[in-house]
Amino acid sequence: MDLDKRQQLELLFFMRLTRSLEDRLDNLYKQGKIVGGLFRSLGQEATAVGSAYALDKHQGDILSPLTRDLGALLVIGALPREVFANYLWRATSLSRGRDQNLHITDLDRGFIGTISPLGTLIAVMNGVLLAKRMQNKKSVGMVYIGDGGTSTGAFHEAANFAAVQNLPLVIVGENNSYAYTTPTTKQMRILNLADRAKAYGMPSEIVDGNDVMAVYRSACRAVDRARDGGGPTFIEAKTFRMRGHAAHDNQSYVPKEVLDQWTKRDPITHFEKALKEKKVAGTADIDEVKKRVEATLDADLEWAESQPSPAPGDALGGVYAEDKAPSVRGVGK
Ligand SMILES: Cc1ncc(C[n+]2csc(CCOP(=O)(O)OP(=O)(O)O)c2C)c(N)n1
Repeated sequence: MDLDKRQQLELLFFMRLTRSLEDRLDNLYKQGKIVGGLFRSLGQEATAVGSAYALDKHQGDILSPLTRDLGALLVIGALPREVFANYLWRATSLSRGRDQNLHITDLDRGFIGTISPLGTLIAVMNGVLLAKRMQNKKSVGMVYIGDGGTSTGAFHEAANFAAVQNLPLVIVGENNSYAYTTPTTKQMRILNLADRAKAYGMPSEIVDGNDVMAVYRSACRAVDRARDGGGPTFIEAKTFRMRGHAAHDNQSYVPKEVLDQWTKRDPITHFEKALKEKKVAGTADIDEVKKRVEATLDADLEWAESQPSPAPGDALGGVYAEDKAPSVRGVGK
């Protein structure tokens, strides 16, 4: 569970990559190059990155992100260029220009894109894990769910099923205090999402979602338990959504003092300070990470913008299973 300097800097790299990638998406949105919704995970990068980092790709582990989990997708192996291309509706994106946001899937690399009806992706992951069990694989699945999503019927059914079947599942519950404009206090009578796990007989942990190392350690415990046959775990990460639900939402309903408080707990600032205080890394190491992030994103955005839009005649392809959709794997680096 201990991480060396290289690994800790990798955690920082992925958190910074997430934030800068989203900054660039934000600019593209303002330039009118991205249409539709733009959802950010600002302030929640540690939850997504720290949890996914506990997975083992070599054992066939798999995750499914929600709206605020770009960082988890990048950790498991999605490339920034694939994220740009999907947002820009390019023909060579993983969704072939048919979908947007984090709706990108590559089972070989261990990710199933976001599934929009809240709660349902847990049932999908249950199916994946049942299949892996039948194949005698020891893979662990990780799914993400917001506080609002834990109030859906789909969530309760799937969480109960995962517990009854003792599936190797880790559910990361992101308590970021709001579901769209609704504060958590107005959609549940309990203080902690983790309390819900008791109803399914599922172990749970509550963790500071803005502390990447704490999230990582908690996820490691859950992943180990799952792989050892101990069944699912629910991790509640306490964090905060630092922007509105999406780019159109100015978050005017969130008190400024609350935002100020959480700004002081920014996960990237917090981690860089800790790296320096514990003498794991110095300013030069951190600057090198920042440079690498920007160089990666410069190259990847240039690639994505140079990609063609889908041909109109391609719209019906890939609708039925018999269509041999062209593989775009390998178009990346
Ligand atoms: C079953 C269902 N109901 C409503 C929606 C519309 N919707 C999309 S995101 C969202 C808010 C989700 O809040 P939360 O689960 O707390 O996640 P967060 O956006 O805060 O990360 C809603 C209501 C949906 N996608 N699915």
